[in-house]
Amino acid sequence: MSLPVTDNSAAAESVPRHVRTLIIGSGFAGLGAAIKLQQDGHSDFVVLERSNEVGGTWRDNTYPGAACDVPSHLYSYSFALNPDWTRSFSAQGEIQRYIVSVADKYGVREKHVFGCDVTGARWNAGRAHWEVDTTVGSYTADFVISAVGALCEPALPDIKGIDSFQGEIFHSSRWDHDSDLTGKRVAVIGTGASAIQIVPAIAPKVAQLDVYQRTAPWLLPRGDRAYTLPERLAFKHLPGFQRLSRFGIYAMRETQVVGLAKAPTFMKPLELVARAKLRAEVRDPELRAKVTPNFKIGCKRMLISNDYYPALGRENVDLVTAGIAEITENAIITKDGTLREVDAIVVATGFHVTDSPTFETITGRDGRTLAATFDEGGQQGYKGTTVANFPNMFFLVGPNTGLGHTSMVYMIESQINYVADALRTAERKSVRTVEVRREAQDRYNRDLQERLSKSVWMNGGCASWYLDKHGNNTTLWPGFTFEFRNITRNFDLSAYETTTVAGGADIIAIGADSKDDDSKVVTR
Ligand code: N01
Repeated sequence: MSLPVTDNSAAAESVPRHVRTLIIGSGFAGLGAAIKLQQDGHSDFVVLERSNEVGGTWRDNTYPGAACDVPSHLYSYSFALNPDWTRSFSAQGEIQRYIVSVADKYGVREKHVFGCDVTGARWNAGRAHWEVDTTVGSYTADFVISAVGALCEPALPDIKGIDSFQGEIFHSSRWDHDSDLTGKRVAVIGTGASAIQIVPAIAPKVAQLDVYQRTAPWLLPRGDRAYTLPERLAFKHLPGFQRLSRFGIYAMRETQVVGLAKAPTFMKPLELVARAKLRAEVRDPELRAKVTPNFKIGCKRMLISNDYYPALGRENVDLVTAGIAEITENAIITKDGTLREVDAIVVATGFHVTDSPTFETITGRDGRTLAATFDEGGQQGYKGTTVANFPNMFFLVGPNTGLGHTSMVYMIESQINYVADALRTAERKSVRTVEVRREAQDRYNRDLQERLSKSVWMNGGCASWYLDKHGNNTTLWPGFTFEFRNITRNFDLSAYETTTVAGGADIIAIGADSKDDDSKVVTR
Protein backbone atom coordinates (compact mmCIF):
# COMPACT_ATOMS: atom_id res chain seq x y z
CA MET A 1 0.00 0.00 0.00
CA SER A 2 1.43 3.37 -0.90
CA LEU A 3 1.54 6.00 1.81
CA PRO A 4 -0.48 9.20 1.59
CA VAL A 5 1.84 11.91 0.37
CA THR A 6 1.02 15.58 0.54
CA ASP A 7 3.04 18.13 -1.34
CA ASN A 8 2.08 21.57 -0.13
CA SER A 9 5.31 23.29 -1.05
CA ALA A 10 3.13 26.00 -2.59
CA ALA A 11 2.36 26.85 1.04
CA ALA A 12 5.85 28.34 1.16
CA GLU A 13 4.38 31.42 -0.42
CA SER A 14 1.56 31.80 2.09
CA VAL A 15 3.65 31.20 5.23
CA PRO A 16 4.97 34.38 6.89
CA ARG A 17 8.69 34.91 6.32
CA HIS A 18 9.28 35.86 9.94
CA VAL A 19 8.04 33.59 12.69
CA ARG A 20 8.51 33.37 16.43
CA THR A 21 9.62 29.71 16.20
CA LEU A 22 10.93 27.78 13.23
CA ILE A 23 11.21 24.00 13.38
CA ILE A 24 13.55 22.16 11.00
CA GLY A 25 12.49 18.60 10.21
CA SER A 26 9.33 16.65 10.84
CA GLY A 27 10.20 13.23 12.15
CA PHE A 28 9.10 12.10 15.61
CA ALA A 29 10.98 15.10 17.10
CA GLY A 30 9.89 17.98 14.86
CA LEU A 31 6.32 16.78 14.61
CA GLY A 32 6.11 16.33 18.39
CA ALA A 33 7.50 19.84 18.89
CA ALA A 34 4.93 21.30 16.48
CA ILE A 35 2.09 19.59 18.33
CA LYS A 36 3.40 20.81 21.68
CA LEU A 37 3.68 24.41 20.46
CA GLN A 38 0.14 24.23 19.16
CA GLN A 39 -1.11 22.77 22.45
CA ASP A 40 0.66 25.59 24.32
CA GLY A 41 -1.33 28.11 22.33
CA HIS A 42 1.42 29.21 19.94
CA SER A 43 0.38 29.83 16.39
CA ASP A 44 3.38 31.81 15.15
CA PHE A 45 5.53 28.89 14.04
CA VAL A 46 6.42 26.93 10.92
CA VAL A 47 7.89 23.50 10.24
CA LEU A 48 10.31 23.23 7.31
CA GLU A 49 10.58 19.70 5.95
CA ARG A 50 12.88 18.77 3.07
CA SER A 51 10.78 15.83 1.97
CA ASN A 52 7.10 15.87 1.08
CA GLU A 53 5.78 13.97 4.08
CA VAL A 54 6.27 13.77 7.83
CA GLY A 55 8.02 10.73 9.36
CA GLY A 56 11.76 11.36 9.16
CA THR A 57 13.75 8.17 9.46
CA TRP A 58 10.57 6.07 9.28
CA ARG A 59 9.62 7.74 6.02
CA ASP A 60 13.11 7.28 4.56
CA ASN A 61 14.01 3.75 5.64
CA THR A 62 11.79 1.64 3.43
CA TYR A 63 14.25 -1.18 2.86
CA PRO A 64 12.86 -4.74 2.85
CA GLY A 65 12.48 -6.02 6.40
CA ALA A 66 12.61 -2.53 8.02
CA ALA A 67 11.11 -2.70 11.49
CA CYS A 68 11.64 -1.24 14.93
CA ASP A 69 13.61 -2.98 17.66
CA VAL A 70 11.71 -1.25 20.44
CA PRO A 71 8.21 -2.61 21.18
CA SER A 72 5.39 -0.66 19.54
CA HIS A 73 3.51 0.29 22.69
CA LEU A 74 6.58 2.12 23.97
CA TYR A 75 7.74 3.41 20.60
CA SER A 76 4.98 5.99 20.28
CA TYR A 77 4.05 9.39 21.71
CA SER A 78 2.74 9.30 25.29
CA PHE A 79 -0.04 11.67 24.24
CA ALA A 80 -1.08 9.60 21.21
CA LEU A 81 -1.10 5.95 22.23
CA ASN A 82 -2.11 3.60 19.47
CA PRO A 83 -4.24 0.64 20.60
CA ASP A 84 -4.24 -0.73 17.07
CA TRP A 85 -0.62 -1.92 16.79
CA THR A 86 -0.84 -5.29 15.11
CA ARG A 87 2.47 -6.70 16.38
CA SER A 88 4.67 -6.38 19.43
CA PHE A 89 7.45 -4.96 17.21
CA SER A 90 6.06 -2.88 14.38
CA ALA A 91 7.28 -2.82 10.82
CA GLN A 92 8.25 0.44 9.11
CA GLY A 93 4.98 0.87 7.20
CA GLU A 94 2.83 0.63 10.32
CA ILE A 95 5.03 3.14 12.20
CA GLN A 96 5.00 5.58 9.28
CA ARG A 97 1.20 5.32 9.02
CA TYR A 98 1.02 6.02 12.77
CA ILE A 99 3.17 9.17 12.44
CA VAL A 100 1.10 10.41 9.50
CA SER A 101 -2.12 9.77 11.45
CA VAL A 102 -0.80 11.77 14.42
CA ALA A 103 0.07 14.72 12.14
CA ASP A 104 -3.47 14.63 10.77
CA LYS A 105 -5.19 14.13 14.11
CA TYR A 106 -3.43 17.10 15.72
CA GLY A 107 -3.96 19.34 12.72
CA VAL A 108 -0.39 20.57 12.33
CA ARG A 109 0.02 19.63 8.69
CA GLU A 110 -0.86 23.16 7.54
CA LYS A 111 2.03 24.47 9.64
CA HIS A 112 4.43 22.57 7.39
CA VAL A 113 6.27 23.70 4.31
CA PHE A 114 7.15 20.47 2.53
CA GLY A 115 9.82 20.17 -0.12
CA CYS A 116 11.76 22.85 1.74
CA ASP A 117 15.40 21.97 2.33
CA VAL A 118 17.23 24.18 4.81
CA THR A 119 20.59 25.10 3.29
CA GLY A 120 21.87 27.49 5.95
CA ALA A 121 21.08 29.20 9.24
CA ARG A 122 22.94 32.22 10.64
CA TRP A 123 22.53 34.07 13.91
CA ASN A 124 22.07 37.80 13.34
CA ALA A 125 23.20 39.34 16.63
CA GLY A 126 22.07 42.86 15.74
CA ARG A 127 18.51 41.78 15.12
CA ALA A 128 18.64 38.91 17.61
CA HIS A 129 17.12 36.42 15.24
CA TRP A 130 18.05 33.51 13.01
CA GLU A 131 18.27 33.94 9.25
CA VAL A 132 17.37 30.67 7.60
CA ASP A 133 18.03 29.96 3.92
CA THR A 134 16.06 27.23 2.19
CA THR A 135 15.49 25.91 -1.29
CA VAL A 136 12.20 27.83 -1.37
CA GLY A 137 13.43 31.16 -0.06
CA SER A 138 14.54 32.69 3.23
CA TYR A 139 12.95 32.94 6.65
CA THR A 140 13.81 34.69 9.88
CA ALA A 141 12.88 33.39 13.32
CA ASP A 142 13.32 34.42 16.94
CA PHE A 143 13.84 30.79 17.93
CA VAL A 144 14.88 27.74 15.95
CA ILE A 145 14.24 24.13 16.92
CA SER A 146 16.55 21.86 14.95
CA ALA A 147 14.92 18.44 14.72
CA VAL A 148 16.84 16.96 11.83
CA GLY A 149 17.66 13.72 13.65
CA ALA A 150 20.92 11.88 14.10
CA LEU A 151 20.31 9.15 11.54
CA CYS A 152 19.42 11.21 8.49
CA GLU A 153 22.62 11.65 6.49
CA PRO A 154 23.79 8.37 4.89
CA ALA A 155 27.47 7.57 5.41
CA LEU A 156 28.90 6.13 2.21
CA PRO A 157 32.04 4.02 2.50
CA ASP A 158 35.26 5.41 1.09
CA ILE A 159 36.17 2.31 -0.90
CA LYS A 160 38.56 2.46 -3.85
CA GLY A 161 36.69 2.31 -7.16
CA ILE A 162 33.17 2.49 -5.69
CA ASP A 163 32.21 5.26 -8.11
CA SER A 164 33.15 3.08 -11.07
CA PHE A 165 30.57 0.40 -10.25
CA GLN A 166 28.18 0.08 -13.20
CA GLY A 167 25.43 -1.97 -11.55
CA GLU A 168 22.73 -0.79 -9.20
CA ILE A 169 24.05 0.67 -5.96
CA PHE A 170 22.09 2.38 -3.19
CA HIS A 171 22.20 3.10 0.54
CA SER A 172 19.88 1.20 2.88
CA SER A 173 18.03 4.41 3.78
CA ARG A 174 17.54 5.36 0.13
CA TRP A 175 16.21 2.03 -1.13
CA ASP A 176 15.62 2.01 -4.88
CA HIS A 177 12.20 0.41 -5.23
CA ASP A 178 12.49 0.50 -9.02
CA SER A 179 15.30 -1.99 -8.72
CA ASP A 180 14.18 -5.62 -8.77
CA LEU A 181 16.82 -7.78 -7.10
CA THR A 182 15.08 -11.04 -8.01
CA GLY A 183 17.53 -13.56 -9.44
CA LYS A 184 20.48 -11.16 -9.21
CA ARG A 185 23.90 -11.39 -7.58
CA VAL A 186 23.77 -8.92 -4.72
CA ALA A 187 26.29 -7.65 -2.16
CA VAL A 188 25.33 -6.09 1.19
CA ILE A 189 28.09 -4.04 2.78
CA GLY A 190 27.75 -3.81 6.55
CA THR A 191 26.24 -5.95 9.30
CA GLY A 192 24.55 -3.34 11.51
CA ALA A 193 20.90 -2.91 12.51
CA SER A 194 19.79 -2.18 8.94
CA ALA A 195 21.77 -4.96 7.23
CA ILE A 196 20.62 -7.71 9.57
CA GLN A 197 17.03 -6.91 8.57
CA ILE A 198 17.77 -6.58 4.86
CA VAL A 199 19.73 -9.83 4.52
CA PRO A 200 16.94 -12.25 5.56
CA ALA A 201 14.36 -10.22 3.62
CA ILE A 202 16.14 -10.42 0.27
CA ALA A 203 18.07 -13.69 0.59
CA PRO A 204 15.20 -15.93 -0.64
CA LYS A 205 14.73 -13.97 -3.87
CA VAL A 206 18.27 -13.21 -5.02
CA ALA A 207 20.49 -15.67 -6.88
CA GLN A 208 23.54 -15.01 -4.72
CA LEU A 209 24.03 -12.78 -1.68
CA ASP A 210 27.47 -11.79 -0.41
CA VAL A 211 27.38 -10.15 3.02
CA TYR A 212 30.49 -8.07 3.73
CA GLN A 213 31.14 -8.03 7.47
CA ARG A 214 33.76 -5.81 9.11
CA THR A 215 32.73 -6.49 12.72
CA ALA A 216 30.43 -9.28 13.90
CA PRO A 217 27.49 -7.86 15.90
CA TRP A 218 25.88 -9.37 18.99
CA LEU A 219 22.40 -10.71 18.31
CA LEU A 220 19.58 -11.33 20.79
CA PRO A 221 16.23 -13.05 20.21
CA ARG A 222 13.46 -10.89 18.78
CA GLY A 223 10.30 -11.45 20.81
CA ASP A 224 8.07 -10.38 17.96
CA ARG A 225 4.55 -11.73 17.54
CA ALA A 226 1.16 -10.65 16.28
CA TYR A 227 -1.23 -9.40 18.94
CA THR A 228 -4.30 -11.56 19.41
CA LEU A 229 -7.76 -10.09 18.95
CA PRO A 230 -8.53 -10.20 22.72
CA GLU A 231 -5.28 -8.32 23.38
CA ARG A 232 -6.12 -5.66 20.84
CA LEU A 233 -9.61 -5.29 22.24
CA ALA A 234 -8.12 -4.96 25.71
CA PHE A 235 -5.65 -2.29 24.52
CA LYS A 236 -8.58 -0.41 23.07
CA HIS A 237 -11.30 -0.82 25.65
CA LEU A 238 -9.81 -1.85 29.00
CA PRO A 239 -8.97 1.36 30.85
CA GLY A 240 -5.32 1.55 31.80
CA PHE A 241 -4.33 -1.75 30.14
CA GLN A 242 -2.27 -0.15 27.40
CA ARG A 243 -0.56 2.30 29.79
CA LEU A 244 0.24 -0.60 32.11
CA SER A 245 1.67 -2.64 29.26
CA ARG A 246 3.71 0.38 28.14
CA PHE A 247 5.04 0.92 31.63
CA GLY A 248 5.97 -2.76 31.92
CA ILE A 249 8.01 -2.59 28.70
CA TYR A 250 9.62 0.67 29.86
CA ALA A 251 10.58 -0.70 33.26
CA MET A 252 12.00 -3.94 31.83
CA ARG A 253 14.15 -2.03 29.37
CA GLU A 254 15.45 0.40 31.99
CA THR A 255 17.03 -2.50 33.89
CA GLN A 256 19.56 -2.76 31.04
CA VAL A 257 20.98 0.63 32.02
CA VAL A 258 22.73 -0.93 35.00
CA GLY A 259 24.89 -3.14 32.77
CA LEU A 260 25.26 -0.72 29.88
CA ALA A 261 26.11 2.46 31.74
CA LYS A 262 27.11 1.66 35.28
CA ALA A 263 28.58 -1.83 35.76
CA PRO A 264 29.28 -3.72 32.49
CA THR A 265 29.70 -6.95 34.40
CA PHE A 266 25.88 -7.03 34.64
CA MET A 267 25.80 -7.50 30.85
CA LYS A 268 26.98 -11.10 31.35
CA PRO A 269 23.50 -12.69 31.43
CA LEU A 270 22.62 -11.04 28.12
CA GLU A 271 25.90 -12.23 26.63
CA LEU A 272 25.09 -15.80 27.72
CA VAL A 273 21.69 -15.55 26.01
CA ALA A 274 23.36 -14.25 22.84
CA ARG A 275 26.00 -17.01 22.90
CA ALA A 276 23.34 -19.71 23.37
CA LYS A 277 21.40 -18.29 20.44
CA LEU A 278 24.51 -18.25 18.29
CA ARG A 279 25.29 -21.90 19.15
CA ALA A 280 21.73 -23.01 18.44
CA GLU A 281 21.31 -21.14 15.16
CA VAL A 282 24.78 -21.45 13.60
CA ARG A 283 25.81 -25.10 13.36
CA ASP A 284 28.69 -24.70 10.90
CA PRO A 285 31.86 -24.13 13.00
CA GLU A 286 33.54 -21.98 10.36
CA LEU A 287 30.54 -19.65 10.09
CA ARG A 288 30.16 -19.69 13.87
CA ALA A 289 33.73 -18.47 14.30
CA LYS A 290 33.14 -15.69 11.81
CA VAL A 291 29.98 -14.39 13.48
CA THR A 292 31.28 -14.57 17.05
CA PRO A 293 31.83 -10.97 18.22
CA ASN A 294 35.20 -9.96 19.68
CA PHE A 295 33.95 -7.26 22.07
CA LYS A 296 31.66 -7.04 25.07
CA ILE A 297 27.95 -7.18 24.39
CA GLY A 298 26.37 -3.71 24.46
CA CYS A 299 29.55 -1.89 23.35
CA LYS A 300 27.95 -1.55 19.94
CA ARG A 301 24.20 -1.53 19.56
CA MET A 302 22.74 -4.93 20.45
CA LEU A 303 20.73 -6.26 17.54
CA ILE A 304 17.64 -8.42 17.68
CA SER A 305 16.76 -10.95 15.00
CA ASN A 306 15.42 -14.46 14.65
CA ASP A 307 16.15 -14.82 10.96
CA TYR A 308 19.60 -13.30 10.37
CA TYR A 309 21.72 -16.31 11.38
CA PRO A 310 19.45 -18.76 9.50
CA ALA A 311 19.74 -16.52 6.41
CA LEU A 312 23.56 -16.65 6.62
CA GLY A 313 23.29 -20.45 6.59
CA ARG A 314 21.48 -20.51 3.25
CA GLU A 315 23.15 -22.09 0.20
CA ASN A 316 23.02 -18.83 -1.76
CA VAL A 317 24.48 -16.62 1.02
CA ASP A 318 28.18 -16.09 1.80
CA LEU A 319 29.52 -14.11 4.74
CA VAL A 320 32.69 -12.41 3.56
CA THR A 321 35.08 -11.22 6.26
CA ALA A 322 38.26 -10.65 4.29
CA GLY A 323 37.73 -6.89 4.01
CA ILE A 324 37.03 -4.97 0.82
CA ALA A 325 40.08 -3.82 -1.15
CA GLU A 326 38.40 -2.42 -4.21
CA ILE A 327 35.18 -2.21 -6.20
CA THR A 328 35.36 -2.49 -9.98
CA GLU A 329 32.66 -1.85 -12.55
CA ASN A 330 31.08 -5.24 -11.91
CA ALA A 331 32.73 -6.85 -8.89
CA ILE A 332 34.03 -6.53 -5.35
CA ILE A 333 37.63 -7.58 -4.69
CA THR A 334 38.58 -8.45 -1.13
CA LYS A 335 41.98 -8.04 0.50
CA ASP A 336 42.75 -11.75 0.02
CA GLY A 337 42.53 -11.18 -3.74
CA THR A 338 39.15 -12.87 -4.30
CA LEU A 339 36.93 -11.26 -6.93
CA ARG A 340 33.16 -11.67 -6.63
CA GLU A 341 30.99 -10.42 -9.47
CA VAL A 342 27.79 -8.64 -8.49
CA ASP A 343 24.84 -7.01 -10.21
CA ALA A 344 23.82 -4.80 -7.29
CA ILE A 345 25.34 -3.42 -4.09
CA VAL A 346 23.35 -2.42 -1.00
CA VAL A 347 25.39 -0.03 1.12
CA ALA A 348 24.23 -0.53 4.71
CA THR A 349 27.08 1.39 6.30
CA GLY A 350 25.15 3.68 8.62
CA PHE A 351 24.96 7.44 9.01
CA HIS A 352 27.00 10.56 9.70
CA VAL A 353 26.15 10.96 13.36
CA THR A 354 29.01 12.83 15.02
CA ASP A 355 30.02 14.53 11.75
CA SER A 356 26.69 15.34 10.12
CA PRO A 357 26.97 17.63 7.06
CA THR A 358 24.07 19.63 8.53
CA PHE A 359 26.51 20.94 11.17
CA GLU A 360 28.31 22.85 8.40
CA THR A 361 25.21 24.86 7.58
CA ILE A 362 24.54 26.41 11.01
CA THR A 363 26.59 29.51 11.94
CA GLY A 364 26.54 30.74 15.52
CA ARG A 365 27.07 34.02 17.34
CA ASP A 366 30.85 34.17 16.86
CA GLY A 367 30.67 33.37 13.14
CA ARG A 368 31.80 29.78 13.57
CA THR A 369 29.73 26.89 12.28
CA LEU A 370 28.37 24.12 14.44
CA ALA A 371 30.76 21.80 12.59
CA ALA A 372 33.78 23.96 13.55
CA THR A 373 32.54 24.24 17.12
CA PHE A 374 32.09 20.48 17.44
CA ASP A 375 35.34 19.81 15.60
CA GLU A 376 37.30 21.77 18.16
CA GLY A 377 35.63 20.81 21.40
CA GLY A 378 33.74 17.67 20.48
CA GLN A 379 30.00 17.40 20.07
CA GLN A 380 29.01 19.00 23.34
CA GLY A 381 25.76 20.54 24.43
CA TYR A 382 23.77 21.25 27.56
CA LYS A 383 21.07 18.77 28.48
CA GLY A 384 21.32 17.56 24.89
CA THR A 385 19.33 20.60 23.81
CA THR A 386 21.37 23.81 23.71
CA VAL A 387 24.90 24.64 22.64
CA ALA A 388 27.02 27.61 23.76
CA ASN A 389 27.49 30.14 20.94
CA PHE A 390 24.14 29.18 19.38
CA PRO A 391 21.59 31.44 21.09
CA ASN A 392 17.87 30.81 20.73
CA MET A 393 18.50 27.47 19.08
CA PHE A 394 17.31 24.16 20.50
CA PHE A 395 18.48 20.78 19.27
CA LEU A 396 16.21 17.77 19.54
CA VAL A 397 18.12 14.46 19.60
CA GLY A 398 21.17 16.62 20.32
CA PRO A 399 24.49 15.59 21.92
CA ASN A 400 24.30 12.65 24.37
CA THR A 401 20.60 12.01 24.04
CA GLY A 402 20.87 8.72 22.13
CA LEU A 403 19.99 5.36 23.67
CA GLY A 404 21.08 1.79 23.25
CA HIS A 405 18.20 0.14 25.03
CA THR A 406 14.83 1.86 24.81
CA SER A 407 12.58 4.31 22.99
CA MET A 408 14.02 7.55 21.63
CA VAL A 409 10.50 8.95 21.64
CA TYR A 410 10.73 9.12 25.45
CA MET A 411 13.91 11.24 25.23
CA ILE A 412 12.42 13.40 22.49
CA GLU A 413 9.32 14.14 24.60
CA SER A 414 11.55 15.10 27.54
CA GLN A 415 13.42 17.54 25.33
CA ILE A 416 10.22 18.95 23.87
CA ASN A 417 8.94 19.70 27.38
CA TYR A 418 12.21 21.48 28.16
CA VAL A 419 12.02 23.59 24.99
CA ALA A 420 8.33 24.37 25.53
CA ASP A 421 9.14 25.56 29.04
CA ALA A 422 12.02 27.65 27.66
CA LEU A 423 9.64 29.36 25.25
CA ARG A 424 7.09 29.92 28.01
CA THR A 425 9.82 31.36 30.24
CA ALA A 426 11.03 33.64 27.47
CA GLU A 427 7.51 34.93 27.00
CA ARG A 428 6.88 35.40 30.69
CA LYS A 429 10.14 37.21 31.40
CA SER A 430 10.33 39.14 28.14
CA VAL A 431 13.54 37.34 27.30
CA ARG A 432 14.86 38.12 23.87
CA THR A 433 17.85 35.80 23.71
CA VAL A 434 18.97 32.76 25.69
CA GLU A 435 22.35 31.15 25.36
CA VAL A 436 23.68 28.44 27.61
CA ARG A 437 26.61 29.65 29.69
CA ARG A 438 29.91 28.01 28.78
CA GLU A 439 30.65 27.08 32.42
CA ALA A 440 27.28 25.35 32.75
CA GLN A 441 27.86 23.43 29.52
CA ASP A 442 31.43 22.47 30.48
CA ARG A 443 30.37 21.31 33.95
CA TYR A 444 27.53 19.28 32.46
CA ASN A 445 29.87 17.58 29.98
CA ARG A 446 32.56 16.82 32.57
CA ASP A 447 29.90 15.05 34.58
CA LEU A 448 28.61 13.19 31.51
CA GLN A 449 32.06 11.96 30.49
CA GLU A 450 32.82 10.93 34.07
CA ARG A 451 29.66 8.84 34.13
CA LEU A 452 30.32 7.45 30.66
CA SER A 453 33.83 6.36 31.63
CA LYS A 454 32.26 3.48 33.54
CA SER A 455 30.04 2.35 30.68
CA VAL A 456 30.38 -0.66 28.40
CA TRP A 457 30.45 1.77 25.45
CA MET A 458 33.85 3.03 26.65
CA ASN A 459 35.16 -0.22 28.11
CA GLY A 460 33.75 -2.89 25.84
CA GLY A 461 36.65 -3.14 23.38
CA CYS A 462 34.89 -1.93 20.26
CA ALA A 463 34.90 1.01 17.86
CA SER A 464 31.46 2.48 17.26
CA TRP A 465 29.63 5.48 15.90
CA TYR A 466 28.82 6.36 19.49
CA LEU A 467 32.35 7.86 19.80
CA ASP A 468 33.56 11.03 18.10
CA LYS A 469 37.03 11.58 16.65
CA HIS A 470 38.29 12.73 20.07
CA GLY A 471 37.33 9.32 21.48
CA ASN A 472 34.50 10.78 23.57
CA ASN A 473 31.06 9.30 23.64
CA THR A 474 29.01 12.29 22.55
CA THR A 475 25.94 10.42 21.40
CA LEU A 476 24.54 8.39 24.30
CA TRP A 477 22.79 9.28 27.52
CA PRO A 478 24.68 7.59 30.38
CA GLY A 479 21.84 6.83 32.75
CA PHE A 480 18.24 5.93 33.31
CA THR A 481 15.94 7.79 30.95
CA PHE A 482 13.82 9.02 33.88
CA GLU A 483 16.93 10.88 35.09
CA PHE A 484 16.97 12.76 31.80
CA ARG A 485 13.25 13.42 32.15
CA ASN A 486 13.90 14.90 35.60
CA ILE A 487 16.65 17.27 34.49
CA THR A 488 14.59 18.51 31.55
CA ARG A 489 11.32 18.91 33.46
CA ASN A 490 11.80 22.67 33.89
CA PHE A 491 13.83 25.15 31.90
CA ASP A 492 16.67 26.28 34.19
CA LEU A 493 17.13 29.88 33.15
CA SER A 494 19.97 30.24 35.65
CA ALA A 495 22.22 28.19 33.34
CA TYR A 496 21.73 30.71 30.54
CA GLU A 497 22.87 34.16 29.64
CA THR A 498 19.91 36.17 28.52
CA THR A 499 19.07 39.49 27.06
CA THR A 500 15.69 40.94 27.66
CA VAL A 501 13.70 43.72 26.16
CA ALA A 502 12.48 46.23 28.70
CA GLY A 503 10.98 49.56 27.73
CA GLY A 504 12.62 49.31 24.34
CA ALA A 505 16.16 49.06 25.77
CA ASP A 506 18.10 45.86 25.66
CA ILE A 507 19.06 44.48 29.02
CA ILE A 508 21.57 41.75 29.64
CA ALA A 509 20.54 39.49 32.46
CA ILE A 510 23.27 37.31 33.87
CA GLY A 511 21.68 34.30 35.47
CA ALA A 512 22.75 33.36 38.97
CA ASP A 513 23.87 29.84 39.72
CA SER A 514 20.99 28.49 41.68
CA LYS A 515 17.71 30.30 41.14
CA ASP A 516 16.77 32.18 38.02
CA ASP A 517 14.89 34.72 40.11
CA ASP A 518 18.21 35.81 41.57
CA SER A 519 19.46 36.94 38.16
CA LYS A 520 21.51 40.08 38.15
CA VAL A 521 20.32 42.56 35.55
CA VAL A 522 22.61 45.07 33.91
CA THR A 523 21.84 47.53 31.15
CA ARG A 524 23.96 47.51 28.02
O1 N01 B 1 24.28 1.45 10.56
P1 N01 B 1 25.43 0.99 11.59
P2 N01 B 1 22.80 0.91 10.44
N1 N01 B 1 33.38 -1.05 4.92
O2 N01 B 1 26.35 2.16 11.68
C1 N01 B 1 29.73 -1.36 8.45
C2 N01 B 1 19.26 2.63 13.93
N2 N01 B 1 18.49 1.58 13.31
O3 N01 B 1 22.14 1.66 9.34
O4 N01 B 1 30.77 -2.34 12.80
C3 N01 B 1 32.73 -2.12 5.41
O5 N01 B 1 24.88 0.42 12.82
C4 N01 B 1 29.87 -1.29 9.95
O6 N01 B 1 30.97 -2.06 10.36
P3 N01 B 1 31.69 -1.77 11.80
C5 N01 B 1 20.06 2.13 15.09
O7 N01 B 1 20.21 3.15 16.05
C6 N01 B 1 17.52 0.98 14.04
O8 N01 B 1 22.76 -0.54 10.38
O9 N01 B 1 31.80 -0.28 11.89
N3 N01 B 1 31.80 -2.05 6.34
C7 N01 B 1 28.52 -1.83 10.37
O10 N01 B 1 28.49 -3.21 10.29
C8 N01 B 1 21.36 1.82 14.45
O11 N01 B 1 22.40 1.75 15.38
C9 N01 B 1 16.83 -0.05 13.48
O12 N01 B 1 32.98 -2.45 11.71
C10 N01 B 1 31.50 -0.84 6.82
C11 N01 B 1 27.59 -1.26 9.31
O13 N01 B 1 28.39 -0.98 8.18
C12 N01 B 1 21.48 2.94 13.47
O14 N01 B 1 20.17 3.10 12.97
C13 N01 B 1 17.09 -0.49 12.20
C14 N01 B 1 32.13 0.32 6.36
C15 N01 B 1 26.95 0.03 9.73
O15 N01 B 1 26.13 -0.22 10.83
C16 N01 B 1 22.38 2.68 12.31
O16 N01 B 1 22.17 1.37 11.81
C17 N01 B 1 18.07 0.14 11.50
C18 N01 B 1 33.12 0.17 5.36
N4 N01 B 1 33.79 1.23 4.89
C19 N01 B 1 18.77 1.17 12.05
N5 N01 B 1 31.62 1.38 7.02
C20 N01 B 1 15.79 -0.72 14.26
O17 N01 B 1 15.09 -0.16 15.07
C21 N01 B 1 30.70 0.89 7.88
N6 N01 B 1 30.63 -0.45 7.74
C22 N01 B 1 15.67 -2.14 14.06
